[in-house]
Amino acid sequence: MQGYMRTTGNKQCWESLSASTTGMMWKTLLVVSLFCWGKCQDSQNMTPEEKGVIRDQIVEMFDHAYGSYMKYAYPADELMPLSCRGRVRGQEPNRGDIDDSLGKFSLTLIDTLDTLVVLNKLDEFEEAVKKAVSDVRLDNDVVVSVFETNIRVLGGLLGGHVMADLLRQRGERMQWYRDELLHMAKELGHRLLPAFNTTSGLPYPKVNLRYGVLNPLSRTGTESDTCTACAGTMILEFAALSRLSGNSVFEEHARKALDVLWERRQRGSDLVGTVINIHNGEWVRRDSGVGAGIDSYYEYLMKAYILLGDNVFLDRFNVHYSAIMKYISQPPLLLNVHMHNPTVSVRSWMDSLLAFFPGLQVLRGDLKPAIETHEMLYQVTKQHKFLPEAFTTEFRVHWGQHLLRPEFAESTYYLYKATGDPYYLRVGQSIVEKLNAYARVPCGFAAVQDVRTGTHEDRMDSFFLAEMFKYLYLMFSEKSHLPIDMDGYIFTTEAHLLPISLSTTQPPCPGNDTETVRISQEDLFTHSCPSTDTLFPNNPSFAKTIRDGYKYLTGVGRAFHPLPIREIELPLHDNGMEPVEFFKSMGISLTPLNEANMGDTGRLKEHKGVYRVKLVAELSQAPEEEVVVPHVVQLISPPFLGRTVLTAGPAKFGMDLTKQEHGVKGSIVKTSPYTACGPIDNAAGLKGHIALALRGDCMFAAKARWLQKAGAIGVIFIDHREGSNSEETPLFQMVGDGDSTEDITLPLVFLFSREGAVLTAALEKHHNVDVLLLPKERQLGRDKMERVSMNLKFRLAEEGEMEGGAASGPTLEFVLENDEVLLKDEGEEELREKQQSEQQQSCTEESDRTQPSQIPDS
Ligand code: DMJ
Repeated sequence: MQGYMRTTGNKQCWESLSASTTGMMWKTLLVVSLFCWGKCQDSQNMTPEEKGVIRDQIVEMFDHAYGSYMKYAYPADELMPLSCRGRVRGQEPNRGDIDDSLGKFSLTLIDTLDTLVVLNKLDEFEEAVKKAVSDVRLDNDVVVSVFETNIRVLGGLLGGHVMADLLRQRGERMQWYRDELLHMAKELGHRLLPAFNTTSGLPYPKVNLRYGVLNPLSRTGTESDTCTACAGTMILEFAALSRLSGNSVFEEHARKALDVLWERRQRGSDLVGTVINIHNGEWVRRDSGVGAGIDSYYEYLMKAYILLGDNVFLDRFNVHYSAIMKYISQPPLLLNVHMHNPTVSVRSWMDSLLAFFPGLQVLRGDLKPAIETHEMLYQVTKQHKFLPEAFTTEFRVHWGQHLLRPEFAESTYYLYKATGDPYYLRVGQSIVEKLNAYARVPCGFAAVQDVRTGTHEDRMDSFFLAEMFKYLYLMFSEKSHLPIDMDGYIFTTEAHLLPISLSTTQPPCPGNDTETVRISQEDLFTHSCPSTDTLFPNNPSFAKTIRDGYKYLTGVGRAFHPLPIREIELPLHDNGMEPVEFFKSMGISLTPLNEANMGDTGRLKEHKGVYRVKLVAELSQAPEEEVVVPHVVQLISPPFLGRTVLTAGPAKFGMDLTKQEHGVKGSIVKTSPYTACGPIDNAAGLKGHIALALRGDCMFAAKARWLQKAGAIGVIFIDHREGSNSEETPLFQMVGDGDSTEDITLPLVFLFSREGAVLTAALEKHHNVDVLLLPKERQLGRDKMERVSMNLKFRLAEEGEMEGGAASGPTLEFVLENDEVLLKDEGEEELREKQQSEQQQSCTEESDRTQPSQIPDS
C-alpha cells in the first residue's frame, strides 16, 4: 500500500495516522532544521527550552483562568472576569440565547475536567471530580440549549469519566471513583432525550432540564427550527454514552438526526442549509457555509467515522466535502453560498467559527487548502490581534467581538501535528502572547467587545478552558510531558477526549440503513485516512511554499524590499479597463506613462522593482472601511422635547431612513415576548407604534418580520450585552439573514444597551414616549452640518522629476511585486501633512464617529 492505509477499522487507521504523523514530524523537524539553518525567515525552529518556557506560560495562564473561576465564581456556571463574580442565570440581565448554555450545573467546572488531566494537574482533577459529584445537580428548572449542553456538559462528563477511569486503573489515584461521572452523564442524556420527540427525529433546540419539552411547565417546545450543527452534533457524545453505558437509545437518536440531515441535503449541490424546520425537515435558511450554524455537523461526520468506524459517515462526509471544495472553498477564503444556487455567494464576510475548518481538512488529509486558509486567518489575527467574530473578504472587521474562541488555535495545533513545521509553533506563541497582552484581567481572561477598541466584555466562556488551553498546551508538549497517550483519543467539538477504543465496542443498535453514496471522483483519501508520507514526500518547505503566497494578504507586516531588476509591465489588460476600474474603486485615477517615458529604463534600473507612473489621484477622504451612517432615536414628547438624543445604528434592510425627509415618528411600546422571535402577544397594543425589542435568540430580520406582521411602524432593537454603549463600541449596521429581505419595509434602528436603558427607563416613568427615528445629521434642533469631505488632487512626480528634490508636490510610488501593486510610503508623510493642513482649514466640526461593520444577526 503506497503511503496510505485502506481500512475500515478506524482504530487502525487513526493509529496509523498518528504514528505516521509523529514519525514524519520528527523526520520533518530534522530536515527542516538542517534546511532552515540560517535560511528560513518564518520557519525558525524552536528549541526544547523555548518550548518549555511557553508551556509553563500556558500553565500559568490556565491557573489564572481556572483559579479565578474557582475562587470568584464556582459553583456558578461561568466567571464574570471584570466583576470578579459568578454568572448565575436569572441574577444577571438576560442575554438571550447565549444564556441557554447556563443550566446552573457549574458549567465551567465540568467543561474543564479533562483539561486538568491533559495539563497534568491530577490533584486538581481529583478535587474537581469530587466537587462535580457532590455539588452538581442536573435537574434544575432551567431551559437550556440541547446542543450546548451536549457538547459542553455531556461531553465534559464523558471526558472526565474516561480520564477518571484511566487514572483509577493505573492504581495510583481515583481509587474511590465508582463511575459517578458516567452515572451523571446517563442522567443528563435522559434529560436531553425528550428533545428528540419530534416526528422528523430532528431535536428541539431547547429542553427544560427538569420538565423536558412538552410538559406545560417546561417553558419550551414552541420552537420550530434548529440549526444544522445543533441537530448534527450529537453523535460523538451520544454514541460514546451508549457504548459506555450499554444503552443504545442515545446513539439511535443521534444517528436518526444525522440521517434526516443527510436526506434533506440539496441533491443538486450536496450542500445543507443553516437552519431547518424540526417538524417537516424543510430548510428555513438556505445559506450554506462551513462556519456558524453548520460547522460541527461536518466535523462530526468525519469524527464519527474515526470514532465509530462506520463507513456511512465517511461516505457522507466525502460527498459534502467535495461540494464544499467545489462551491464554498475559494482558497484562502471560505464563502457562504446559496444551497440551491451554489455558484452565488450570499455574503461578503466570514465568521470566526469557520477557523476550525483547516483542522478538519488536516484530518481529511487535504493539507494545501488547510495551509492556505489558516495562513489567511493568521494574517487577520496579525491585523486585528484576534479573529473578529466576523470579517469581510477584504479582511476588515465586520463584527468586532472576540469571545476567546479556540478555533484558530485548534487548526494551528492540527497543522503543527501534521507538518511538524515550527512556523505553527510561532503562530501558537503569538496566540499566547496576545491573550496575555489583550485579554488578561485581574480576575481571569475577558472576551473582547470590539477588537478595534480593545474594550473588554464581562464574560469568559467555558470553552476557553475546555479547548483553548488543551490545544495550546499540546502544541508545546512532547509525548513525555503528557499523562496520557493522545493518539488513543479523538477530540469532540468542545475538545473533550473520547477513546477511539469505543469503535471496538459492538454498536448497540442495528447498522445504519441509509444508502451509502459514493462520490464520483474518488481520490486518495476517499476511503482511508491520510498519511503524512504521502502528504509530505520529504519536502520540508511544502507548507512554507504554500503559505508564502498569502503572507501579505492583509497588507500587514510588509516591508519594502527592492526586488531584483526585471522587466515590468503594467498589469493592464488589452483595453486597460479592468485595473483602472479597480483603482477607481479605491478612489485613484491611474494614467500610465507613455511608451516613450517607459522606454527610458536607465533610471528605472537603478530603482530595482520600482515602477513609476504619472498619476493624478483624486482622493476623497473616505474612511478605510465602509461608513455606517449614524442614526438617532430622539425623544420628542414632554418632558424630553427633543433634548434627549440616543445614537443608534441603522439597518441595511427595511426602510431607508436617509430617504425620509422627516424621519419616522411614533410612540414606543415594548414587545412581548421582548426578544420578538415568535408570535407577538401584544400585537394589538403594538399596532401603529414603534416596537422596542431585545437583541438575541434569533435574527434581526426574523424579529422585524414578526413585528411588521403585528402592525408596528418601526423597530428599535436594544442590545442584550450588558454595558455596551455607543461611546466605546463602534456603530454597526444590521444586515439581513442571507435570504431576501425585500419584504421588510419597516424602519429599523439599533441601540446599545446603555442607550437602550435610557429609553426603557423613560418608558417606565412616563408611559407615553414619542420618538423620532432619523439620521443623526437631521435630528431636530441641530444645525445642519455639511459633512466634511475633502477632495485632494495631487500630482505625482514624473519619471526623473524627483532627482535632486525637484518634485513639486507629494509623490506616491507604485511598486510592482508578484503582480501586486503597492503604495510605497515615500512621500506619504508629506501627503499627510498636506491633508492635515487642508483639513484644518476646512473642518468646522469633528465629523461624526462612524465605524465600519455590519452585523448579521442577533
Ligand atoms: C465551542 O463551544 C465548540 O467548539 C462549538 O462547536 C462551536 N464553537 C465553540 C467555541 O467557539
